[in-house]
Amino acid sequence: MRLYWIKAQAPRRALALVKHLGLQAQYIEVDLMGGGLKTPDYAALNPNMKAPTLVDGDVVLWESSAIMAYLCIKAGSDMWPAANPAEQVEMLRWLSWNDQHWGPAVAPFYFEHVVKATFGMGPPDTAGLAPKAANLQRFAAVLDGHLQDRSWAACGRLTIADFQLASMAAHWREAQMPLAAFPNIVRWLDGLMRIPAWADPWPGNARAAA
Ligand SMILES: N[C@@H](CCC(=O)N[C@@H](CS)C(=O)NCC(=O)O)C(=O)O
Repeated sequence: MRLYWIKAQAPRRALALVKHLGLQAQYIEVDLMGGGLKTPDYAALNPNMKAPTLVDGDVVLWESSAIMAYLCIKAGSDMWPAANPAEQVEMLRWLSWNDQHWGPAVAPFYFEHVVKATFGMGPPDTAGLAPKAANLQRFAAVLDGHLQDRSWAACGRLTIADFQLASMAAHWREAQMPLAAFPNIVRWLDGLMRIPAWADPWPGNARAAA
């Protein structure tokens, strides 16, 4: 199994899960700033020219949520509810909500403070973030209310929905996301950080030409 990654939030989910489930994989770090995602070889695997991409025999998979579900099925983990349709519906709700609402709300903060610093893309445009706070708080209120009497986002246990929802918000303090007023989100994010593979998902350096 090969997992192509860059040091960013979508690959972070898949990397953390491989580690958490104790699966074996070859980690291939793609040289983002050197154009590694745009090479013909990589584009043949992932025509979006984004990371992550998983290759397992004949299976070539992109989209981190799909990759995570695949990894759980391979490992026999209930972090994806392979045998329970009602739980699958619940998972789809949160995966979709993340991709349509929560992700876009937290992404500007993550990009300005984390992505730019990681890849040497210049200083954050903090003034440009100010008008984005209201949208983040709107959706944070939804997640905070949901987490009021829950430890995890879905199915009453740790699932890939938590990894999907938390991959950018995990950096909320350094990214200056206005989340301090949402105690259930803070508790949930701090709880995730006690999972070793989540706290440190990054493999040792294995840069490839792809
Ligand atoms: N929805 C995709 C998102 C993939 C994505 O946008 N990956 C980013 C890193 S988080 C990327 O490759 N960015 C580099 C680029 O767009 O050039 C997933 O969950 O896998």
